[in-house]
Amino acid sequence: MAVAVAGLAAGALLVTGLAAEAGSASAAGSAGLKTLAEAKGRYFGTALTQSNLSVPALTAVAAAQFDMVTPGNEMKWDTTEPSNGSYNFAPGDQIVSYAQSIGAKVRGHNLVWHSQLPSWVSSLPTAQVQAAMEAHITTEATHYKGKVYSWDVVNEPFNEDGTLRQDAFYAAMGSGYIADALRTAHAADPGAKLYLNDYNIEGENAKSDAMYNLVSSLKAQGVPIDGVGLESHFILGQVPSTLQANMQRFAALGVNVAVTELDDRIQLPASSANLSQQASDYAAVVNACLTVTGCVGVSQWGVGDADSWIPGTFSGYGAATMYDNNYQPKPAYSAVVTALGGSTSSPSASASASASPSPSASATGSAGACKVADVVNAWNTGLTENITLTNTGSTTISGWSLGFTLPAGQTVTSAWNTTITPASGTVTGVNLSYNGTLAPGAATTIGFQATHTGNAAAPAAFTLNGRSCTAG
Ligand code: 9MR
Repeated sequence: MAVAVAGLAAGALLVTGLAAEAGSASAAGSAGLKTLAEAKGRYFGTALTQSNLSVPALTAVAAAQFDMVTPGNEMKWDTTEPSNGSYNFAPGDQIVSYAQSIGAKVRGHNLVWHSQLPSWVSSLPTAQVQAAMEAHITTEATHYKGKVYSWDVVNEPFNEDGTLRQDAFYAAMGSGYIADALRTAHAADPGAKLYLNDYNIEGENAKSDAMYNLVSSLKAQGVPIDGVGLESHFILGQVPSTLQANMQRFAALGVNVAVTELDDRIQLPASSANLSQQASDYAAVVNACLTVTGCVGVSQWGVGDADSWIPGTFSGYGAATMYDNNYQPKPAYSAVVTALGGSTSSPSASASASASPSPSASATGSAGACKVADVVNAWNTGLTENITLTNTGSTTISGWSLGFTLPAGQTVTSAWNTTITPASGTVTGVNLSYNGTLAPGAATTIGFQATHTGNAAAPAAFTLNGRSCTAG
């Protein structure tokens, strides 16, 4: 999995553009995906790994956009019980704490899976596997009791032909291991929604038929099962036409469905036509979920393209998420906003423009319009920021003031090509004598140095002469 680990390491270069603008939509007085989804009775989530948490441009997006977090790896068996009876919940706890800090819930992922399973489990004598599985489920689900919205109790149990995988659990217990796992999880945390999660079960096919039959049988036996997770690792243009009907048939069994790991991979380099198709694909998924009453929410697998597992697994493919490598929203983001009932002014518009369509939110193409590209270079206690302003309007700007709010703890100590006042909070940068005139299309770069106390994020939004700027 390709993870951008930048964080606050000395010299870490964060090319943020207006990533934080997309990320901090609420700070700009408007809503992100989560607020729009909540208005529709759904959630919008993302996977997060520990290393993600030290990337300010990423967490700015996460905090503003998502109200559900799935730990990418931190609750899997190889992390939580690397040797028999020895548990490590610190990485998972860190994800839970972060989720709580941004007001998000947590999808626990996962309790029983053939993969990322430590070898001590698969090496156990068959007669000891059931006890080990039950102990693992009980200990982990008890540890996170009250802290997770749901558990993927059994992950990816099926082969593509709809037979059950012949893993250690199946070998020890036969198909009954699934009911046993669900019952054990329910006993440990009766409040958590219990899911079976798999890939290639999004459309109607042999594998989803098998999942359907399993859930139907579990319900008939009174086994605690609350939902089915459709991972939804799609290939561009290949969202199954039966997605909604498939969701509906599961819902008709009396379980919820969730899109748990959405991404949509593109053969690189991605063309603009590809990105448009991806926008349609994302919208189709969100629309299906909104149409099916039992669909509780959609989670993307990773915040941005830089965090996606796709390039590391599917050679030549990538660009699979709604945010590019610099956490700029892609056309898929706008399409999802629209599907959720928000509005956007352009594919590159920020979330602040998207969810709060005020006249000033989209300045592109009009007099006084601007775009801002922001490059942050952060170290443990300080940062420099170089900001390029471009006049994207049709008339010359004569004299400008750039408004923005510094994240808490940042204090400007010096500035170049501008004067910035005050030194912290909501500040204004004013042109100097030599850079106040910007003809249409002209750009100027200004910058500043600041100290910080842990938050090196870029400002959430910029205004130029009172008008919102777009990213660019
Ligand atoms: O995103 C996860 C990646 O970091 C791991 O290397 C990989 C190992 O299997 O698992 C990834 O997440 C998977 C998820 O847990 C289950 N469905 C498929 C996901 C992508 O592989």
